[in-house]
Amino acid sequence: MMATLSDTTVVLPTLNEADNIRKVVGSLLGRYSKIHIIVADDGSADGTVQAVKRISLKNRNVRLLDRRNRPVHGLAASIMDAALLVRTPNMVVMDADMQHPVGKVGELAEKLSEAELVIGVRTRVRNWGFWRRLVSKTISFTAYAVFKIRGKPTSNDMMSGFFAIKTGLLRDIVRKDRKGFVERGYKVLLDILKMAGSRTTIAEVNYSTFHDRTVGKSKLAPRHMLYTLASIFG
Ligand SMILES: Nc1nc2c(ncn2[C@@H]2O[C@H](COP(=O)(O)OP(=O)(O)OP(=O)(O)O)[C@@H](O)[C@H]2O)c(=O)[nH]1
Ligand SMILES: [Mg+2]
Repeated sequence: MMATLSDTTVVLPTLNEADNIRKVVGSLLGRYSKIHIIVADDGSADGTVQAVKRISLKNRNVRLLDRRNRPVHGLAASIMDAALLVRTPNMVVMDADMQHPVGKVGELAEKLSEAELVIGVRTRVRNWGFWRRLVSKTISFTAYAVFKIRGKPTSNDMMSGFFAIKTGLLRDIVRKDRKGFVERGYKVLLDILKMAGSRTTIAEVNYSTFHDRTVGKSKLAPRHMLYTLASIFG
């Protein structure tokens, strides 16, 4: 039987994802009938917000976190704020641009019965060019080494943006160590690994379907590299 995931909230951070948001939300609801969704939007001007509002009128499990007027915008900040609104014991963080497989959400969420943090690990990345691959590998290795040396938890995909976590764990970290997050950064998993205690239990789920976004624009900019370094070394 397919999981309904009534105990799970998916957090989708968005910035101008009008071309993707209906698809990803529809796909999640189609597969997991009782799943909860929070779209954490940072001021999209392309109709993303309107699309989410329309869906949430029909389905009360879908909510919009409108961060348009917040002083600090950022992927990590959005996920932190959304975590404080989650009402289910489990949550999953994933991109809204269809790069992360909706079909693996159930497996990630269900593994939270064995571990407090379940990380989606990309075993293969399709159609990334040589340089993006090299930079990504170098940074991942650096993060892994730095965390090992510091006695922090590690993962086979330190840079993953696709993970499930016990809501209480993330909420505790956010409440206690908000300043420890690089709020504008992209690598909230690094911040979590850094602040989660060394006894935190971690599991992983492999997937091989990570591919470049097909629609909508990437928001990745050179400054995000600096934020990532801040998450690794800070
Ligand atoms: N709330 C919020 N969401 C963001 C922000 N920047 C990016 N996002 C969303 O975070 C997710 C990941 O951003 P992407 O631009 O796809 O970054 P990426 O996946 O590393 O880059 P690509 O491979 O080029 O897609 C997407 O759902 C974006 O819409 C932000 O500042 N605030
Ligand atoms: Mg993307």
